Formats: sequence, structure tokens, C-alpha cells
Amino acid sequence: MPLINGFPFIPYNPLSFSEHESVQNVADFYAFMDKRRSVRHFSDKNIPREVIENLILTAASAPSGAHKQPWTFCAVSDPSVKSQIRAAAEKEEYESYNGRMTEQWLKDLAPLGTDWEKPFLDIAPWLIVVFAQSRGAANEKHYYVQESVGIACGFLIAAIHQAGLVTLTHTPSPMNFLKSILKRPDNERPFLLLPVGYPQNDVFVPDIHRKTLEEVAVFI
Ligand code: IYR
Repeated sequence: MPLINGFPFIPYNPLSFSEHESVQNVADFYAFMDKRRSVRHFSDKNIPREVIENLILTAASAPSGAHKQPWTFCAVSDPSVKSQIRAAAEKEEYESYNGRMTEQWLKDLAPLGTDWEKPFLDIAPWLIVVFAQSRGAANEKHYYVQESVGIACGFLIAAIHQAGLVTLTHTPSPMNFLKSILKRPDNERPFLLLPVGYPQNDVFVPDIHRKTLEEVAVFI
């Protein structure tokens, strides 16, 4: 095995798809991902812990700055902790929706049907609270923390969809209460809260649309 800068390298075994398979796979994957929707109404149906473990391992397979893996995924199923989180989130959200958010912001959110009440924080069987580590546990330097944790959350959201489950990206603001309720150390700050579960029966989602390829891409 070769050494580079004195560090071992191992062979990478690429997935060997034909061009035809590649074209088909990516079209299928797009169609699959395009079915994902943020869902705000959950069933309380249980999810095995093993599923949550594999969701987290998938998220943690994301690339990160200098491979520092600057994330902690706090998986909460304890009903009393969930309800503490709900109470604290709703307190902040109430203030946000009733004064802290601008008129323009509230107008922009109107089509999504959000409000200060967050029953999904009690009802969803699991909450995954993602923490970003500004530094390592022993104060090691971390790099591109926002980007790295954002990418990991993208992997997590895709994996949740692949499991036939739903989520939404909840960012109560400010969200420091998550750090105290979940007793996280000083090098971690709350990044995103993802409730994970099955959707409520006959759930509705907003009739909103994704931008076209022409609107989101330029080819040069
Ligand atoms: N954090 C609030 C408000 C909110 C903000 C944006 I930007 C959204 O896309 C959705 C909601 C909440 O969770 O309701």
C-alpha cells in the first residue's frame, strides 16, 4: 500500500455502472428525491432504534473539513425530554411569530402554514437534534463547520426519505435551550432539529413548486 505524506492510502473500488445504468440511476434518484416533502404533521407510530442508528451513520458518512467530522447527533425518544423541548421551542417561537419576525418574513412563510405551535416535537417518535462542534472535544481545530454539518444534514434528510419516513428542518430561534436541555458541552452549538416519524394519515402539504433546471443552473 502506498504512503502519502507518511499516511497509508487504500484502493478505492468504484461502483462500475455502464453509461446507460448511470443515466437511468440518476434519473431514478432524482424522481425519488423529488417526491420528498417537508411534513409538519406526524403519527406517533414507533420507529425501531436501529433505523435511527443507521440514519445517523448515513449522515455521519458525509465529507467534512479535514475529515474532522464536526457533528453530534442527539437522538431523543424520551417523552419527558421531548416535551421539555416542545415547551422551550414554543416559548421562543411564540415570541418570534408575535413580534420578532418582520412582516415580510411572516408573509413569506404564509404559504407554508407554519405557526408558533410545534406539536410534532411531542408526537414524532424521535427528534434528531444536530449539534455543530466549533472545536473538537479536546479543543482541536475544526474547519468549514457550517458547510460540513449542512452537508451531513442533507445526507440525513435523504436517508429519512429513503426509509419511507418524513421530517422537516426545524430551527427554533434562538435555539440555545437545546444545549442546556440536552446537556451538550461548550464546544457544541445547536444547528438543526429534525423530527423523524411517519406522516399523520391523509396529511396535506403546501402546493408549492421547485424551480426549473433553467432557473437553478447555468451551463458554461
Ligand atoms: N423557525 C420558525 C419559523 C420558520 C422560518 C423559516 I425561514 C421557515 O422556512 C419555516 C419556519 C418555525 O420553525 O416555525
